[in-house]
Amino acid sequence: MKNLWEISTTEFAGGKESLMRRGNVYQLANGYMGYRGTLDEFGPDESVGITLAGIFDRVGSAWREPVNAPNGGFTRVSLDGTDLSVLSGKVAQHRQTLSFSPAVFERETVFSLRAKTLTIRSSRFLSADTPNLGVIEFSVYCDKAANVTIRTGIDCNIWDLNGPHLLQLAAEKQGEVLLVQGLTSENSKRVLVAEVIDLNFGVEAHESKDDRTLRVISWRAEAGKIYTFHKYFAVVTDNDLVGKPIQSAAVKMVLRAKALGYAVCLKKHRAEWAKKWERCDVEIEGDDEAQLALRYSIFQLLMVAPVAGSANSIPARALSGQVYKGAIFWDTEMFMFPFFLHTYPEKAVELMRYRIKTLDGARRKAQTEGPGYRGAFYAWESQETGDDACTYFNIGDPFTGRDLRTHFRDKQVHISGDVAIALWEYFKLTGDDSLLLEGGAEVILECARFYYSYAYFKKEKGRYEILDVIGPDEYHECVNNNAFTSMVAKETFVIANAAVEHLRKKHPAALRALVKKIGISRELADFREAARLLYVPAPDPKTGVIEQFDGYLKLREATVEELKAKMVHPNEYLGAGQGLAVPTKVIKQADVVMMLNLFKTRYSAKIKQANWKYYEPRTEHGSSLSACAYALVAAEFGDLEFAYKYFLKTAKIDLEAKYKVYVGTVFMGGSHPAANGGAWMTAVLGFGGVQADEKRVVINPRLCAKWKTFQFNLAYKGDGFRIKITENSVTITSPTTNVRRHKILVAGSKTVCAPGASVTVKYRPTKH
Ligand code: IFM
Repeated sequence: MKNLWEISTTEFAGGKESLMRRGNVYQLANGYMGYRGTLDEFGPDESVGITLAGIFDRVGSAWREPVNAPNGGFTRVSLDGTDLSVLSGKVAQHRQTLSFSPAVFERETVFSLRAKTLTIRSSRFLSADTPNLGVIEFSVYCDKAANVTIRTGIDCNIWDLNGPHLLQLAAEKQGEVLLVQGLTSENSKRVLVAEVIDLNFGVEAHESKDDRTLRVISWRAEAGKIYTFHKYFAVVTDNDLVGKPIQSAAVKMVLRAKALGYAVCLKKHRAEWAKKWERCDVEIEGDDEAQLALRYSIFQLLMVAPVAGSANSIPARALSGQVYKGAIFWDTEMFMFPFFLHTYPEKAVELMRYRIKTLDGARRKAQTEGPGYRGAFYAWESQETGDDACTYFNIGDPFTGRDLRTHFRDKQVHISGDVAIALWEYFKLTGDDSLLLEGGAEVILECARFYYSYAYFKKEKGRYEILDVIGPDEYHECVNNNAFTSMVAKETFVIANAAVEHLRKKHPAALRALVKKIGISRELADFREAARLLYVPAPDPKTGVIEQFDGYLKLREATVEELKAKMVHPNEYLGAGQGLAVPTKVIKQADVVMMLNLFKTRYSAKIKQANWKYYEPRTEHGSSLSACAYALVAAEFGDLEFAYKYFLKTAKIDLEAKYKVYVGTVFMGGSHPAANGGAWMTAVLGFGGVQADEKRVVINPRLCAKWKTFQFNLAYKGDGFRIKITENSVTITSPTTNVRRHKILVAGSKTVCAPGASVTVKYRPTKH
């Protein structure tokens, strides 16, 4: 039977492209850092990367990006004087596995050389218990006696896209601990790696060569004997709250891990992962392919969820490298956040704290992006300060090598509303208003203030309009009345008003303090008016189609295939002024359909279907965010076959590695956490039909034919449920630890679920 808790391969890929993809698929992360799925002996040419969350650097005028740490996991073995690597061609067998529970990467490679074999087995994890820590078990075994040398330590040859970021890299040995430290070039932040091993064979010497600080262990290996040592490395930076000086903290951390030993470190790591899975796993009986892909997606999200107290968020390419500047996009709020909100609200809080932390950056952006903008205009590509890392010329033209003007930074204004919506969803579904008091309400009001300054009041029509924007479809820039953007802006006003009302009732002193702090009182009436009078394109009364923006329907008809056939360069960008899609109706990704999903209770199934049918054939799905939006809406109006196809496409995006690696000249390879979130949403919110608001949870199952049972957990208002759906029943189990009775509407039947109770409701399955 297939193990649905791991992925593995026996291929040992060579070539830049496959090493890159393999590194993404097999990566490990623990919220603090990511470690690409590369092998022990690899270096920068094979894209080894230990990418750190929340610490960024800029070299000269190149893109600012996250910092990669020196590789404390490096180990290379030689057999009778020959260095071994899977890329050296002496490989008899290879297998590598990524286990989801707990998050452990293992490899076993048998090298065959001059009638001898040497087997390397290694197993590594990034501790879920101590986020700065990585732990590796490394074993060597020879079938015949041989001279073996292991070089293990810290490799300071760092793979950077726009580096080098660490200056004055210096190595030293403190007792048994190897240490490397460097300073980021922009802000002189220290990044430090400490490493220690336990060893009970061979003789250890020290070598500093080729930018590596290494232990050299040489010995005569006996035939058939397994030689094992353990390696503990810690990465610490000036950003960390680890106690000062950070050097001692790092040394202590690795020595403590060594004293505990590999088995204990693994046990603690395993225990943390067991808790994560207990809360977040989704079980699908009857469809192994979907089960594995969905679990892999959930695993990716859990691995990159920010460390408690860090107020970090999740970049668009997670911690799989420096791609996309390690920046946080709307991907987080719109695609990843729902998973955390419904299963692991503590992590949802962290994501929102990041937006609170970066509010000043959003304020700065509003002021500088002008004219006359006020409030919070969140960065399209946000790093640690909230200032925008997105450039005005953000895509390289493969023909000329010049950068193309794009308006992602200055016109993709829906970002602020995406943040406000997520904050409000958190409050609605958890009932916890502490985040609002911690700064969330301030964020919401500042976002509303931004939209008010951005909106244009059209006197002759008696309405506000949001003009000159880019919606999610980035191929059509600077358009007026983009339905998605206008709806999000309108909702921001609604939320701002509701937040004020909530504070007025429950926390009047906090409201007074906030009004005073940001000097907003007069504008509150404007927000109420804007919530009423902001124009959002409505469905056409005859066709039901919502025009994506003013004039969209008059654009030239074209098919995606037709445009692709016209492409002269494989990486040619279809938007940005001259792009092939610009004069046509071809869109990059779900836009109107994204809106129909986000505001699903406000549109009928008929409208959803009409728009889906209109826009889907015109959508390139050039972004990994697109397929899940179409899948979710298709599930709602009952096209389960299509929904399933796009669900799988989303859930398997990294596993199958079918995505664009270049857009224009910009390298985009990396993992796709938004698609991972989209896969979870399609499964639970789409097929499970879960829809929760502040009043109740609704479950309208629309199970795929293959799925015999479908089980998942839901967090709601501080409590949690286990939901089991079969083709004709829904069972809700409320643990005894729940505090309240909850109203749940299952396929139209009102159900009340009390703590400790289990309720089963029958329903009639959707025909498909
Ligand atoms: O945020 C997305 C955007 O919608 C499309 N291009 C890629 C970005 C990062 O994933």
